[in-house]
Amino acid sequence: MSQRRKFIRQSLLGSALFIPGVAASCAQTNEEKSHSGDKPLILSTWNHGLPANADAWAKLQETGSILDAVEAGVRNTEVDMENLSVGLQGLPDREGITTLDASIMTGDGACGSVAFVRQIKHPISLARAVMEKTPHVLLAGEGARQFAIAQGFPLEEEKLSPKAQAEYDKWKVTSQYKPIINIENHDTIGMIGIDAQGKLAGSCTTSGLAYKMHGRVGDSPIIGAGLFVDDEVGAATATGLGESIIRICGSFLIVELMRQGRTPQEACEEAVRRLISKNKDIKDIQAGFLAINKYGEVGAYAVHPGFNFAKATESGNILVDANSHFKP
Ligand code: SD4
Repeated sequence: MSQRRKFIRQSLLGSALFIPGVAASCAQTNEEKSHSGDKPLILSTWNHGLPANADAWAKLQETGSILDAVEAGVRNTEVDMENLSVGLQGLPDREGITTLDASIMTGDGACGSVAFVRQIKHPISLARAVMEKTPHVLLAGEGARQFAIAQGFPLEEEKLSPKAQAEYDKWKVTSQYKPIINIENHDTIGMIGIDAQGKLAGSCTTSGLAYKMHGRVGDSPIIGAGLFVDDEVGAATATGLGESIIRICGSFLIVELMRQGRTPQEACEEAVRRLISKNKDIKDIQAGFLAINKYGEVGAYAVHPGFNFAKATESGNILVDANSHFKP
């Protein structure tokens, strides 16, 4: 973990940042009383989830909309210049071009996503526009960019950030692509949230795997793989090697396991077991899942150690280490 990340983690854990929340106002049913979750609740993947959660929480207070919250939260990460796996500052594909994937979904089944899109600073907002302004779910590549222009999204200059350029130059020396277990290389942000009334929403945004083949799309914009949300059950999101997650429809699988009665933790663990059984060379594959159910209970699990997530509730915004199938 970099020094900067360690610092953010320690300082925020130390102060357990309190954010006065939108109070849970609904009378509890007996079924709800037998569960011990939090509402509202916002979870997001990795350390950068802390500032993203803070923005999401502020937006929830401002507009009362959990959809607005999960969009605003990951917009923070999309312009975090330190993050090399999200946004236009992310590492490029093997041709040196940064292409972005994003998805957004609400618990009533509404969803939108964009894949293999260039020059768009906030692909999550473009995904939301696909959801709200088209009859479609997924727009890709040049069509997504044309739609962005039509919607008034500014096009950014196609130029690698200095950090991404330096990394790309280093990579070009050997030009080898191999997904490796390294938490610094798996920084997609997936965010899922529930409001005080039990409405759920989620978002996921990434520049995908570094030095991928041009045209490669990961799990993040695939509804059911990188993200799935259902108000009747709960929500899940994923990070890590997209191919391994798509193979098992990871997020959908977790929501369906919860529908059948598993807790979010049990469902994440089962999804990791499934992923391990369906992917060769598992020692080189990292993937992690996050889930919440409609009671505001939380689950998180990864293939290998190193996965963590940020959890915002009325009592604070903290970083939590997830357990993993393989032990340190
Ligand atoms: C992908 N799931 O495109 C993403 C990668 C990831 O940080 O999580 N990167 O496969």
